[in-house]
Amino acid sequence: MSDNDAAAKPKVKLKPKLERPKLYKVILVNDDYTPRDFVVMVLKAVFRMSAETGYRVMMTAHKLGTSVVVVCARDIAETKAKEATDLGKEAGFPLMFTTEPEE
Ligand code: TYC
Repeated sequence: MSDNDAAAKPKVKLKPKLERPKLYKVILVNDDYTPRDFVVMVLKAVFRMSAETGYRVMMTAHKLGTSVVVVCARDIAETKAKEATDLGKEAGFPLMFTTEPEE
């Protein structure tokens, strides 16, 4: 290979674009049985919410059916949703947290 060949090489660097990992929503689902105070306690314990924010998120689910709790990486969303749902189950309540990808 001569020096000229090297000089003729295109200077374009092919930098593969890294896809940004999708974010996931943790969603609180309303039910008719779990006490309001218990829902707020779970939101404070698992999602580190203040009493005020927990109450607001709980009341949103209570009135509208669902409420977005947090948006984060998929593994964190799934772990927290299970942890929170399990707290309800252990106490005999049908409290439910689900996850779904953000648009
Ligand atoms: N609806 C429940 C009640 O009236 C309270 C509640 C709120 C339960 C939000 C679940 O995600 C929930 N006791």
